[in-house]
Amino acid sequence: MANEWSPTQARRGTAKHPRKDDKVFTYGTAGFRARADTLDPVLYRSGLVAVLRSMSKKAAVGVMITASHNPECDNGVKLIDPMGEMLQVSWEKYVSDIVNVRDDEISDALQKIIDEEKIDTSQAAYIITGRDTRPSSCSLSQSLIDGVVAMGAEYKDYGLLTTPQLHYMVRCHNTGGRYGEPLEEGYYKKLSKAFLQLRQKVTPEFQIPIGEGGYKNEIFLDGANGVGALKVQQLLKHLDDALKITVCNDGSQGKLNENCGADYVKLHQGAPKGLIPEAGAKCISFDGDADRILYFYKDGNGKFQLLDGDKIATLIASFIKELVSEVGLSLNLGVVQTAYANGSSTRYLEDEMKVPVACVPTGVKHLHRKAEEFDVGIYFEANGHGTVLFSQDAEEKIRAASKDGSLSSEKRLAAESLSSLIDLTNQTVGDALADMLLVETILFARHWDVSDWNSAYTDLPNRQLKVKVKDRTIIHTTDAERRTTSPAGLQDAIDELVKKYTKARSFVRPSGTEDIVRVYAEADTQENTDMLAYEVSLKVFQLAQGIGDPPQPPAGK
Ligand code: NG1
Ligand code: ZN
Repeated sequence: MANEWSPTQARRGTAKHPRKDDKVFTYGTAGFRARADTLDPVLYRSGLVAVLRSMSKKAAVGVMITASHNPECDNGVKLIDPMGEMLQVSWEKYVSDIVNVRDDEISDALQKIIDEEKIDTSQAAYIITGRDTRPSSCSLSQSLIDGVVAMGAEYKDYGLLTTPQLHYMVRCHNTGGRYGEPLEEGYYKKLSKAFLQLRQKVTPEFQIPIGEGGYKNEIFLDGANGVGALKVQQLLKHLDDALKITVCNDGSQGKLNENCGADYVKLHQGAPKGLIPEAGAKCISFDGDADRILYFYKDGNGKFQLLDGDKIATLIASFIKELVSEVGLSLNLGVVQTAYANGSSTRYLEDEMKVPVACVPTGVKHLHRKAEEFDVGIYFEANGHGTVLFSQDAEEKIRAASKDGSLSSEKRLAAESLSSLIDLTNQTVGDALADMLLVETILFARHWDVSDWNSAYTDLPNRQLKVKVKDRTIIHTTDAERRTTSPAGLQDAIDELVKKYTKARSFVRPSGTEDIVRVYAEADTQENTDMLAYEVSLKVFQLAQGIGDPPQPPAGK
């Protein structure tokens, strides 16, 4: 039994972790993110709130220390709810409140949450924590633990983990092992077992049309110099040589995310430093905490080709759709995207594949929640973060069909494949390792090379830019962030600019993880896209009080 929390002890802890200035922290798209040297009090206080959350849910709660794709000098923290999902939105305000009050107000602020949520503080609490490879993560982890201990709670520190691994651990802890063993080895065992089983069931002889290119099991990985580079090597030990992975940017030299990693590859639309692909070689890129994955290759003309989250979502959706119809199950399957999804992918899904597509605001929590509305919900952000969710009903039907002796052997095999596929997907959050195994299985089943996969549809040229403004919170958006409602005149200006181009689309929104406004544009040619992105950036700079140098036109313009 844990000790009951003591306001004096929580307050006393602030002496060791004082707030240094009046900087206001906001719990954004992925928790708190800021320069690591400002975060000590934020971690301490996140520990305090995590304990209250655990008491209120009467279950273990996770806390991950990472700033994902941000530069190495940044860090961050996010709370994970008992089933491994993102923190319930109504609690984001509590964490922000606790993090932003003065040191001497801490006890009262905690008591306020206890009263509002009617929390029984004699309830035992348990916190599960992990961290990425940033140099600052170790000491921030200690700040967090100090907060947890000050509240009289118990904890388990897993040390280095990918973000999705920690989400997995939290779910395992709270489901009595039904989801998997709450151990790093347990995670590898679960994924590798499902992967090897599924692979056996979908050997090309049985499955779907055979493509021209031929599957290759060789992969070149850009590990972003992060935790994914370490963990993939652990995973490989369990895969019976089914995949050959050469790890580049493994953290032995370069800095985390510096000129590498999935965010860099997506934004620059080019290969990362440290991985120069040979023509046709299959390459992948993880982000700093391995919850994103992108595929890329250099084609025969030397052109860089990116297979982003949208391409991964369409590949997975088509595969699952085929298996579901093979079994003869009636399941409502849909794909969830954000405004950043390439227009071609949305058209392909809706018009060619006849799969319903939902668009939600940026941030995993929005995608995840929407995907739960489908029997099989596939969600992916264009940047490579995504997974597949199966409703309980869908899972039960699939498991039952896989054991139904009255079904033909083809149908049963398809159901068994779906059953293994459920075990292969991380049902808590996007997971670069699990997604890689699933994509590789599908390419293997179809006997596809990356170029076969890429030929499904052609992305519209697109560009993302960042604009620095005095206060990014003055930008308000609506319609799943596809339109702005303030500052006045900005949306009209964007509409006018978009009209000048063919197949054009553009929107702006404040980032939830960086102190910038993001601009997105797509159009018929790269030249037009770059011009549109520049023109919209300039409008943002002018109408939203840009700071520093104004955006510059694309080179040569
Ligand atoms: P912000 O900074 O709010 O755009 C970015 C990504 C999100 C999500 C979070 C969390 C883009 C355009 N945005 O959010 O999709 O992944 O980081 O890491 O890629
Ligand atoms: Zn990430």
